[in-house]
Amino acid sequence: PKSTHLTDYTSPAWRVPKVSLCFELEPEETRVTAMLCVEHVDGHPQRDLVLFGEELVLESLSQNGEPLDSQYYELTKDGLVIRDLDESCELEIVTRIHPKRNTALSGLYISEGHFCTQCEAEGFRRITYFPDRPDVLSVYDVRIEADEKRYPVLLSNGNPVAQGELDNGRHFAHWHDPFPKPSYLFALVAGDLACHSDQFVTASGRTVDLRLYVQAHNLDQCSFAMQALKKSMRWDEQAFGREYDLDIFMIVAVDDFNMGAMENKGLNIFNSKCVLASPQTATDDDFIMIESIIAHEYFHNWSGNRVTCRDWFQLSLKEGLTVFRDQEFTADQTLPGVKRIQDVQRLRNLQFPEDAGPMSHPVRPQSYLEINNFYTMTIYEKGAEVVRMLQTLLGASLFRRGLDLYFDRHDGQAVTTDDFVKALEDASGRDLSLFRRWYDQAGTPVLEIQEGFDDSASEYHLSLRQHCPSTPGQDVKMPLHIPVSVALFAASGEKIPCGADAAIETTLELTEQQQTFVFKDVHEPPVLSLLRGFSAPVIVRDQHRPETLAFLMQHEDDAFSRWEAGQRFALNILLAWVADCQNDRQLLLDPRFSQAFAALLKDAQSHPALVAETMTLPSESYLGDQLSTIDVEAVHMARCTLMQQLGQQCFSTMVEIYEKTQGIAGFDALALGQRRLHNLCLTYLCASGESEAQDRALQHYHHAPDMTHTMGALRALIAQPGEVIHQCLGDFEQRWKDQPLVLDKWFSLQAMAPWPDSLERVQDLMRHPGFSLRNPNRVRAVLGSFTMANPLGFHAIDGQAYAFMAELILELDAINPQIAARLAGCFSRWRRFDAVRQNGQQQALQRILAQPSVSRDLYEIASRSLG
Ligand code: BAL
Ligand code: ZN
Repeated sequence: PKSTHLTDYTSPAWRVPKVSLCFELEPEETRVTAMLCVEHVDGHPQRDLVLFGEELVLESLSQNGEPLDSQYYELTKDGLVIRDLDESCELEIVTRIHPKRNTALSGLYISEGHFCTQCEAEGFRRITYFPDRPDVLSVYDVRIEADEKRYPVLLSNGNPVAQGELDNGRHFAHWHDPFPKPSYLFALVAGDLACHSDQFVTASGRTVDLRLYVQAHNLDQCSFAMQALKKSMRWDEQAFGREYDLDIFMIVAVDDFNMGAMENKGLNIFNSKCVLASPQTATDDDFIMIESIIAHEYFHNWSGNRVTCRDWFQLSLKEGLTVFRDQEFTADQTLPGVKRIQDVQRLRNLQFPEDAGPMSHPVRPQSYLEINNFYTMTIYEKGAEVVRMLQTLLGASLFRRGLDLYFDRHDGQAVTTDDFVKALEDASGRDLSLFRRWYDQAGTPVLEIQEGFDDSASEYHLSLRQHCPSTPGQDVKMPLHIPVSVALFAASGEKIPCGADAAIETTLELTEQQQTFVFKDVHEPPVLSLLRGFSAPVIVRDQHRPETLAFLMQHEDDAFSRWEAGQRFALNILLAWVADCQNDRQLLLDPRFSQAFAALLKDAQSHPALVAETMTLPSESYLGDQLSTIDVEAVHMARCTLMQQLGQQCFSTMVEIYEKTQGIAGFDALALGQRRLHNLCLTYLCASGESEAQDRALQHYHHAPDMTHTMGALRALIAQPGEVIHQCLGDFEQRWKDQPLVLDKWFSLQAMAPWPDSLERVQDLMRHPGFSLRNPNRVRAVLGSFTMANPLGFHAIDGQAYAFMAELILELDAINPQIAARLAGCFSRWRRFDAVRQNGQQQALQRILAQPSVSRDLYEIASRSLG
């Protein structure tokens, strides 16, 4: 397969200002009549019109109403090339497609009997021949014809124009979207769907109809998403001055969906998992996730749709910015410190390893084989961190001015990340040329620090040194422009002024490989608080002495940094214990840590959500990442033992907290935090091994008022196989067998369970009548959970899980290459393991690559992983 390179970008030779589409919908075979107004771009050297097409049957082709002779066009393996067209003409293309056979879920397909589409990144070419690239923007008119009984609801982008009856029990709807858009934002839905409606009045007084379409039996799970939508619409007006622009905004929930959701103009299509929720079926974390995804897709209306990407290398232009915006939104709805901690955890647990492995790529990649493989943590999460650093460097008000300029200047255009940075530069007057390296340089920078105190001069010296390990294709790294927020503490716990105008926090700008910053009027050796709020996506190498960490756990007032001190402390213990496990030494807990932990539990001043975050130990995967060779067994043993010892030592305090946080209702930050703490205490109590705790968890399960409590009990119990957990799982299955989203939790929990027979259990789950390789949610619930969240099972030393997964990924590849490629990421870190496991994973990758029919998606992941 051939790579696409950023350096090969050329602007489009033809514009398509207007597109009319007519769909004659039938599941087996749908006819699509596309009328394209095409105009050659004056002076562009390329004269041929290149249209992409995949899995299409061409029925007819005509120019200005005249059939085009076959000598003027050529069907190629990528589509259709048309020669000698008039400079400006109307092109009619009639194609036939087969939605029911479309198991890749890209283009037009069927989910639970409804038609739906997914066009990003390159799905539109599976609907009709088209210049399917984001820099070709068109105004769309869409007519949909279908059987009225089976498909009473017919939707597309924009505003509704007309609808009516046709012969033979069919009907039609006509939609018009006045905003020029790239083809990846096209959407169509047809089905027998129920509607939850509401209205929103924009800041300028326009009334917008809001509609959420779902299967009728899910109508009772819509109100939360609708509220989230209304909150998002208001927030974007208030926080960013962005108002909605059409008369109607629609969301449709579908069960079979490759992604979480899609921001199609005016017609967002959502994975039902990311929209449906009631307290009975969804946990607090589900609710928070749903609110943030509704917000994310809605925010794309400006950051993505009104201003879109010139090419797919600019994907982070819309995704990084929109993730940043949804993070800010969630922070405003909940507790900002908690949100920041969770975002950092996500980045460290998922993006840092990506950036340290064979799939490492810059926020603006240089090349790809298959763009679907680049919807990554780097594009999304690191991209958001890059935007956040820009905000930190410019300050909130100049940053906002820069964004306003960006939206004004580029409304209706397809632009680049350079255009984005330029707008911020122009609005702020700052030179961001060095900062731009963040877009092109892959890898996670490492900061090393050196401190010095000059008593006689009352000066504190802080030297920062940055370096970045080489990444595939990038051996040499340049220094980056890194904002490093710091504060200095006196031994009393008071902060020492350290910035301009005696500010107690300052942001240092590291722009060279090494720099020394001097703080004057410091009269005692201070305790340094570095990278407050996680001001840059970097790794800090520091000595992290226990006294300092304990001090910061007690005195630090930046939520992230306080949490970080606790995590560091725990990490140091866990890493030492991994070595102890490997050398058959006893695992002895540093009393300074248990004291700090106990103090945290008793700290009535701290918000329960922050206490819960701090009590949560670093994940096994993060712990593994800190080792030169990942030792899954030792890591698991160390972490479980620390939970056990903390559970034992703090048993009575945890019982007290558990009881105090019983029966908490509501959805405010305090209630969310208290429920989280309640469930977490139960997990620690169970980890202690006391039998009383199991009884408590069983009671907790049987009296759970909602899914948050139900899952709290199951998660607490899952660590230990046995009668109690089996009883609960059996009950859960019976209760929820008809609710696929809830049953996914049941599948996922078991696939993650660190029990000795994990692979057999996964194989059993796959024999369950509810399992299907065609439903991405179920595949993720079972196989995603097993490979990503069950290290003991997946990396079992016999290598059987590796061989099993290789075959399964190939089977899935024939059905849905995007999902197969995602799953194959489980082998990408093989170099980090011992020789036996390396060998097993290499063999799995070789097996995948040996399959002659392997998809481009899967080939790219497997070949890059193998290196
Ligand atoms: N654009 C794909 C889904 C999302 O990131 O919103
Ligand atoms: Zn997005």
